[in-house]
Amino acid sequence: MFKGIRIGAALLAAAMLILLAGCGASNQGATKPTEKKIVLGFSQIGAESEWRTANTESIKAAAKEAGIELKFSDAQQKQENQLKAIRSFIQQKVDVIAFSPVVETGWDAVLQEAKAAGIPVILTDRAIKMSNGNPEDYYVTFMGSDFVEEGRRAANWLVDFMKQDKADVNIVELQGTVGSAPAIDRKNGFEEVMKNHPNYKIIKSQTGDFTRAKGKEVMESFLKSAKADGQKIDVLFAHNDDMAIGAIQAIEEAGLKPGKDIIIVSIDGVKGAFEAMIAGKLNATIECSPLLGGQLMEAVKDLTAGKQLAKRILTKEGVFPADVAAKELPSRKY
Ligand code: GZL
Repeated sequence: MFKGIRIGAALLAAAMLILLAGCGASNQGATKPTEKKIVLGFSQIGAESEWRTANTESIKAAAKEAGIELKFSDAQQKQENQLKAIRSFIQQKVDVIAFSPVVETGWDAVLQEAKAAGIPVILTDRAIKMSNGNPEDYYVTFMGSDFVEEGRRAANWLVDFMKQDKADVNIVELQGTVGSAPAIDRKNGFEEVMKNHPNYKIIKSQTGDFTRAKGKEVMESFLKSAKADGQKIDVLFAHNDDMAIGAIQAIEEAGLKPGKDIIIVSIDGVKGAFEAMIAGKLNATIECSPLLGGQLMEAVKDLTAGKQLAKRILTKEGVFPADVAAKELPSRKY
């Protein structure tokens, strides 16, 4: 009997050892529980310009590279679609919400809902204004360009290029989307410089909504009304390259030489602008980089790791006159 107990105890001990080893093995063999992927909800304005499509490509590629699950929504340039998308991200309890606001205002309620849900918000590309409260209390960081500076750079380049400090210089302006930060700020920056050059006059100004089609349509109307008024158009200032490229078609169809009869300066620095400068049809583009994807994903990772983010992350940009276009084009990334 005693011997039997000994054998039983030995068998029990052996079983225990196997079980423990098994557990150990299962711990060793089992993969670590997969880390939960960060989920980012991104509301994009649309696909209105070369700039925007490059911005989207940058964000999608960077999310893939960073291993971040991207829920992406294209609002087709409608604020109501952005509001719907952001509310859907809140319902899905994403980890972070980011968006490029199509216009500056109308975000108070949805940002308050995101804050109440405890979901941090990152602004990319464009800033916002709030009717109640300080916007900085509702987003963690705003990353994007200084549009006022872009407007100043366009005006300073033009004054330097024209070398006209006496004769009138008649300017027509194609504005971006009405109510959008880039349209408001680029206009303000351009006019701030032109205050010191009273012979430079903006004789016509209208939105082309950042698209080629609308830019062409509005430029056609500028040319017709200037002819009717007996006015000469000396310069086109376009808030983005796409509208400038559309306007170039209208200028050619009117029998004029873009880049010569009408000097053209625009903003973004997309490949289409470099090609137009090489063709002698555009005189300068002011860079506004859409390549925000890497910065955004870095900010999302830092945020979810509990790091503090700077309230403002500024993108660095340059000015590209036509005479450097052929050299620069091969290295352009958007
Ligand atoms: C600027 C961006 C603007 C571009 C346009 O950061 O918001 O919107 O200048 C784009 O090309 O449509």
